[in-house]
Amino acid sequence: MDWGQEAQRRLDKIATCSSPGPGVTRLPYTPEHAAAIEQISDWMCRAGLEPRLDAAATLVGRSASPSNGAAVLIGSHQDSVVEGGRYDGIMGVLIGCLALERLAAEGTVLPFPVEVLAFADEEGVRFPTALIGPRAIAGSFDPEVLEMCDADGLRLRDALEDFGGRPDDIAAEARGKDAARAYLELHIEQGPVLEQSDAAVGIVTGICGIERNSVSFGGETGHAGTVPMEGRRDALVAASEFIVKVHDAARRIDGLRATIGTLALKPDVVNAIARDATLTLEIRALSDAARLEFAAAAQVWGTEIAGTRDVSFAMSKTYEQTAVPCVPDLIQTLEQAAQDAGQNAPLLPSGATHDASAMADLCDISMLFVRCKDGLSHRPEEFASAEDMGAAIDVTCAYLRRLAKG
Ligand code: HGY
Ligand code: MN
Ligand code: MN
Ligand code: MN
Repeated sequence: MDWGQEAQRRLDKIATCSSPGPGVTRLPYTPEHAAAIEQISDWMCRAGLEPRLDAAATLVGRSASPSNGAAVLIGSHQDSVVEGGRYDGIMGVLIGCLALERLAAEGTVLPFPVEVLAFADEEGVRFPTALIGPRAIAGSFDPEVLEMCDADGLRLRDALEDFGGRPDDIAAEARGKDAARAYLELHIEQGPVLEQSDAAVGIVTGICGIERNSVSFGGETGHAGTVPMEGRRDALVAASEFIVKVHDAARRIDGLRATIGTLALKPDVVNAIARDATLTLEIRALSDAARLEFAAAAQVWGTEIAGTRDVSFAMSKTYEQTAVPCVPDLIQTLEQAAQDAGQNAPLLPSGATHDASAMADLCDISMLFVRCKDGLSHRPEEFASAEDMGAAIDVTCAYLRRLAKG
């Protein structure tokens, strides 16, 4: 079997579990998600796993291992962004299944239980929260998120229940601290580093931390034609100075990313001065200290700019995820597995967050990246080659064989 070609074939098939439009749109607890679960269940059965839907709508495929010792977990997410690619998330679930199918075909019996996990919602696109599945398993789930609503006003609790999840049983999904030996997540790199290094796969050293802040400037509106330029209290001009200041400062800090992804104005009309400008400032870094230091500096810059432009300024944190290191001995096991598979696997950090970010509360985590064409992701053009996915399957099999040796 050409396992890489088989991966490409199955990903092409599951990509049809999508709402109409360019690329893949598969949000959690939707008919597209239900259709995907049917195909993932088939992948799991072909890999000798017994699939079941847990209370958080994670599809859990567990091997019928003779031992009931600590399990090795392999997982990623089934959901996509809107008009996303056909690899982000779902490829990690599939490679886990294909690696186990291949080991079984070769007659390799692993001395520990293995689970493949297809988490419902990592992107946080439908509801203003994410990582419900891994947080349930890791025991860090916050039931308050069940009251959050999607754009149609449907509560997460109701969407999950209608889908077949059991919101009130999520807390019981928490695994004991000795239930899991290691978690491995395979994921398309979503960046250009492996392509630049001419490597099919890469080993992740750590996953960045994230914080999101709501930032607002408040000035005074007025007639665009009659208010003199001198003395205007224009919220958008102040916000613009802040945005450029933040962007230029972040460019000078290695490994830190600052992004203003949204901006809303009031009264937001062509012939009136902006009274209110509200934006979101997202800051990501492998070092939580560097991220917090940058956020504090941004507060100072905003206050200074507001002072010179005679407007008000406010900034408040709305979301935070701390940085998560991948564990040295699992990095070493992945390096040895890559060598076993004849692959040059550079080490690199992850600027994107992943389900592994939450699984780190349960057990040691490791991640293997697969080369991403032109570094494009969260777009229909996202692409990983069959050959590179074949290499990732080889490394995953070698990784499991090394864990089996103890
Ligand atoms: O935003 C992220 O990094 C993730 O892909 N949701
Ligand atoms: Mn994504
Ligand atoms: Mn992802
Ligand atoms: Mn992600």
